Amino acid sequence: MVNLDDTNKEFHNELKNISNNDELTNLQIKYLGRNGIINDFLKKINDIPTEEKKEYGKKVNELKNSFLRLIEVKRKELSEKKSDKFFDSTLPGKTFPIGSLHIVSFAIEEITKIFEKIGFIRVSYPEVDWEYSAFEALNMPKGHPARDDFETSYIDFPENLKFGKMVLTPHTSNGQNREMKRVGKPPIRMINISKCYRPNWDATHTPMFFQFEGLCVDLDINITNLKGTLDYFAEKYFGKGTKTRLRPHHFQFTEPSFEVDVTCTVCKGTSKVNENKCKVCKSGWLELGGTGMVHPNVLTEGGIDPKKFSGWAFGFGIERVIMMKYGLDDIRNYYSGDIRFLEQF
Ligand code: FA5
Repeated sequence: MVNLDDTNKEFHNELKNISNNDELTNLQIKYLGRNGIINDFLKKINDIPTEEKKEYGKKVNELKNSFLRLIEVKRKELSEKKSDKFFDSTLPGKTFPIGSLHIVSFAIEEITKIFEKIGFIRVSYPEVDWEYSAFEALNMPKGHPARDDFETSYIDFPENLKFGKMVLTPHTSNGQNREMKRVGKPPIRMINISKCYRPNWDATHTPMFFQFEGLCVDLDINITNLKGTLDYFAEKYFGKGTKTRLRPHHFQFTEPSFEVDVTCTVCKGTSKVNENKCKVCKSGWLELGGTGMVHPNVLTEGGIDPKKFSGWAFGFGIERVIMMKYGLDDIRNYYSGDIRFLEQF
């Protein structure tokens, strides 16, 4: 008898969860089919003591009739539910938003491909690194005033006797010494793309930003090679006809050093000084970033003989090249998480 009560409970539980006709038919077969649970109970009647047989048979039949009734009620319920709903098969299907690469990730892929085509190898060095890689190895010993330009954040971490403190790298130039040591002997053709940190916040500066750093070291490398590579990049990334120019500058780790400008992507370099024709550039040129011939001290620190080998390096901001390419006016939008801005690209 206990079995019958348990079966009744189980049936009710299962019936509660039925949501369509197929499931209901399966339930009916399970309990009321030829090899179903109710028939199993009936087959067991021979094992029941004679004086209990009548009572047992009655209970099994009541259970069977109750199951039949409940199944019929459920079937009706399901068919009514179905007919409530009007299904218009001519309506267009639901579309789900399709994700795409973030504007910065997309630029990183584009830039990587441009440099890989001319034999540069993409690397990514730590964004949290020793003071040594970020400064000392770049001809900026402890206390050198040139370090101030990089407004560096220091990590609260035990100082290393040789490598100094840990910093959030303010530039990707920390990859120069690491790459020289990784490769060992030139030729080196590196494109290092990584996150950098400086405490700035305005339309052209964010506290976290990306730089891409080119480094080329080999026999007889000179400024002509540098200029040719910059022209190649400018044409490929900004479009045909884009030109570059070098302006004298100072970096502690390059000698000579330059700032690179490219012809304005909006007026195509047609604006003249004081003419005020183009709102984006004003004089036909836009500043791209820093570059120069690798300083002999930097080569030596990387284990490369500066009397035999020479090289050049550059470091540009990813957010900045995107800004120039699309004529945008505030790089903080890239990181605002506003999908209306991001889905335009
Ligand atoms: C440097 O960081 C040098 N390491 C570049 C270099 C490498 C020179 C190799 C010579 C040889 P600079 O501080 O100018 O240089 O930064 C380079 C570029 O990084 C800037 O032109 C700018 O586009 C970008 N940048 C710098 N700070 C920020 C910031 N807070 N937010 C967004 N972009 C920034």
